[in-house]
Amino acid sequence: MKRRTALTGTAALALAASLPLPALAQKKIVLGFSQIGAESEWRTANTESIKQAAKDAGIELKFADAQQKQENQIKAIRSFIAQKVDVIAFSPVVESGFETVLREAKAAKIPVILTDRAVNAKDDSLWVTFMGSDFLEEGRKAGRWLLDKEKNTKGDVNIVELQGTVGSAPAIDRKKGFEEIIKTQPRFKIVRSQTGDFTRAKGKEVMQAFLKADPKKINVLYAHNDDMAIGAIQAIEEAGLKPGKDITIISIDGVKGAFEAMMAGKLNVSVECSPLLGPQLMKAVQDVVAGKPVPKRIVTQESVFPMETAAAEFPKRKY
Ligand code: GZL
Repeated sequence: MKRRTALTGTAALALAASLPLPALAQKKIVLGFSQIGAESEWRTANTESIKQAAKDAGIELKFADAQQKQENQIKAIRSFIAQKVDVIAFSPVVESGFETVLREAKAAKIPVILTDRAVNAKDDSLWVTFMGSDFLEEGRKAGRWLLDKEKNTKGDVNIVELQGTVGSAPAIDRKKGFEEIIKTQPRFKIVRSQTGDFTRAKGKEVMQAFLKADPKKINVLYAHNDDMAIGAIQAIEEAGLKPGKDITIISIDGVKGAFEAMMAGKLNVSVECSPLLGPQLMKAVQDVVAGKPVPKRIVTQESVFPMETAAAEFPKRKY
């Protein structure tokens, strides 16, 4: 036994000596990533993309799931600092409240990458780059689709809105972008608006309350993500109404569940918001570690998928 170990030891040394220096000297990059949680199909796909891309890039990933709690994200970032990781990346569950911990990362000379969602800190030296969608534009796309759909109709269009997580960048900006477009035609009115926290369960619960409480006919549901729309579709059907027909439904993300609902005629349109940020993130991590310049803002390119295109698009979808 001893002899074999010695041989292995000698063989290992000989092999190591024969490797080119960079292979020996190149330490594995360690990335600490704080993920929001697993609240939606989008988030699950985003996590899968990050884990797979880290594996493909040979980057050691320390992954922490915050279960949608900001304090857990702050704890995870502090732990990454203590572990002296090479880079920290995270998707901030809400826009505010991260400045202190970002300053701690800066003091520890650990670069930070924002993915998916932004923070509203004034000092943008606290992060190297922010990569993710333009949520304002996603809201505008939803509004433009609705105005186009109703261009030949007259009379009031009563809209109920399922907002994303309170205080999160997507919820704030998807609301803002949608309102910017519909305010050009006063007959389009948001008659009720409440958070469904980006989940199916909460989306169903709030839609049930909208349907019970609102004497005014609901013409349109605008949901900030597909998961809340899918929950609301269940509530609409249980109320004896036809989703996609009696109530026009507009949502955002473009996850598989949305394509299935559109092919069943229950969802009218989904504005794409790609979760497949993994490869872009790992490239940015490698560039940051190598001291290469990285753009301050990397915007994901996205489309709009009306139900008429769902069947043709579905086989091509990657999430
Ligand atoms: C958007 C992302 C949002 C998705 C939701 O980039 O932050 O969070 O739209 C997810 O589905 O929960």
